[in-house]
Amino acid sequence: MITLYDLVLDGDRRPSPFCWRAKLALRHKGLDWRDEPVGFTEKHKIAFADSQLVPVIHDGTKVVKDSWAIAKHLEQAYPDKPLFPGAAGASYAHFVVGWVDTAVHPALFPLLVSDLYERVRPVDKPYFQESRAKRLGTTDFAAIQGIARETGVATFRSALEPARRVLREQAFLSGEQPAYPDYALVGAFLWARSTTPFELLEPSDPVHGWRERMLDLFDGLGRKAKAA
Ligand SMILES: N[C@@H](CCC(=O)N[C@@H](CS)C(=O)NCC(=O)O)C(=O)O
Repeated sequence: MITLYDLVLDGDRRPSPFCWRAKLALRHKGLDWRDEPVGFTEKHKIAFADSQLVPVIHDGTKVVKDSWAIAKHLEQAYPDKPLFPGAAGASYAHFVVGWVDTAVHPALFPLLVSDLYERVRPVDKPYFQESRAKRLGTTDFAAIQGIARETGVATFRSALEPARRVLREQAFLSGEQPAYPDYALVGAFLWARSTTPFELLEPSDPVHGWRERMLDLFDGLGRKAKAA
């Protein structure tokens, strides 16, 4: 049985976009796993993997850290139901991962940082405050989020334009069926969903309809997860 180490917030909320990629990839492959929640200050749980970050999976004798390495491991170890369908599938997935990590996540983080902080487990709050203040240059997360919601929503929506162009023409980033590029992007929305009630998308946005389809996948795995 595979074990997945997944970041946990107060009330068993699961925010990590990278862990969501791993969970959706596992379900895509039809694989089951044992869930091991990891709080921000429970790094001892993943010390065996020599990692400070989740996701980490333990699959038989193999320990794999980093969501992209996990996707590649699953594709190689369980070749049925490809995560990267088609000749250039792995390259396309890698490109989407890079785009989400460098353009979508940075545009999203300030929009939810204060709501996220509110949902961090009390025991983890000092760690979160200090580590994220280093990134943001302030501990005033409410101010950052307030400014972002006034000026940053358009920036976030415009970062999604490459996906919107594809989703105007097809149901999923990967075509008629979802695959890893879809999981890479929806992780961002599952992160948001678990941390804030703030609505990021207009109902008329093709990305909105795609997000609904993604939430329904695998018996509503994303939709059933605890929301903000
Ligand atoms: N490149 C890594 C990034 C993993 C990552 O940043 N994980 C975050 C959760 S979203 C984490 O473990 N944070 C713990 C911390 O900040 O201490 C991947 O794709 O798996």
